[in-house]
Amino acid sequence: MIKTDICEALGIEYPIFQGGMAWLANASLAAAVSNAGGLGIIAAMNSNSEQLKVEIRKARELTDKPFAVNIMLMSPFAKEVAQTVIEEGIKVITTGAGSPSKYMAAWLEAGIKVIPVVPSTAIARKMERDGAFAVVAEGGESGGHVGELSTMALVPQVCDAVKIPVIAAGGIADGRGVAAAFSLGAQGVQLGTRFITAKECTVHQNYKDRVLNARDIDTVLTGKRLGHPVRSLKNRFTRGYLEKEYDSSYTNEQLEQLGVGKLRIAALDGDVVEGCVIAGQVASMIKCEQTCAEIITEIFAEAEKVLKDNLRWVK
Ligand code: TUI
Repeated sequence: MIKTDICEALGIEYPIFQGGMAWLANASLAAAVSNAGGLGIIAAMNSNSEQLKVEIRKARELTDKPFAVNIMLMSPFAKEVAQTVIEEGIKVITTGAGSPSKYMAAWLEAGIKVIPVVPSTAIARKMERDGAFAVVAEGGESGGHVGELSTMALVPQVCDAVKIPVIAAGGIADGRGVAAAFSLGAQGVQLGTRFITAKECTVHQNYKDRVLNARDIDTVLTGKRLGHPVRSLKNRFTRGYLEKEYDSSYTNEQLEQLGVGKLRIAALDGDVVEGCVIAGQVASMIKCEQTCAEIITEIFAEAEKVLKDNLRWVK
């Protein structure tokens, strides 16, 4: 059995979080992960307060286990959903795509454990000073909006930089990745891509099929010119975007517009040609649809075996 200190503190059986993926991490997925003993996370993404409340209440119908809400700080509704989570009695929040500093005092006052996703040691240290319970150190292998560093380089540096627990994310899809994360000093892991093909993930089947059929070199970064690179699976959308990104006659505003609504059409309508099919570099490691319970028990059984087998090298 693998247990770390965060398990007891968060009331979870396995030290695994499900990433707060926009349009994918809804009540169905989050509740299934929590019921399987991990920390399910509802993505507030660009939802407004009312939409988020509906999702939180659905999750409460589906599970009596703890779950979290991820607040995407670039959302135009970030301020109002920051208040909604307090009113709804959410106990754990993760944040992404920015610094949550201005909301921290109110969340801590409400007794919420805040776990920001960080791409660097400086931001990790700031979050610790602001009262974060833990940080998720997310490497650039992840899908979606990514930082500069890879997981292998980022996680040990964040572990050295802060005293609070570190959860590793980016490039982890199985028990080998979990064992590696522990070896780097992490106390837990966050996986996104592996949960896309979960049976309880309600994303369009075309999206799941793109993940199931992905090759190792099938992801690409778009939006570097805008300062917020996003990793997704290569398709007509990414090819068109990249052509324009390297064409100086397109303004940054025009580029921003190109991305609007593209994740929604991929996830909800199944348009995996013109839509943005966000997934991490581990997509090609995922070969079948499984329930969240199967995913989590398989990963931790493998992690335990890998960690024990590694002792054979210790003479
Ligand atoms: O946030 C993510 N992944 C995401 S957000 C997203 S929606 C989006 N779409 C287009 C452009 C931008 C966002 C899709 N995928 N992961 C967590 C994450 N957080 N990655 C990087 C960061 C981050 C970046 C800067 C966290 C803090 C930060 O702080 C900067 C500051 O303001 O101090």
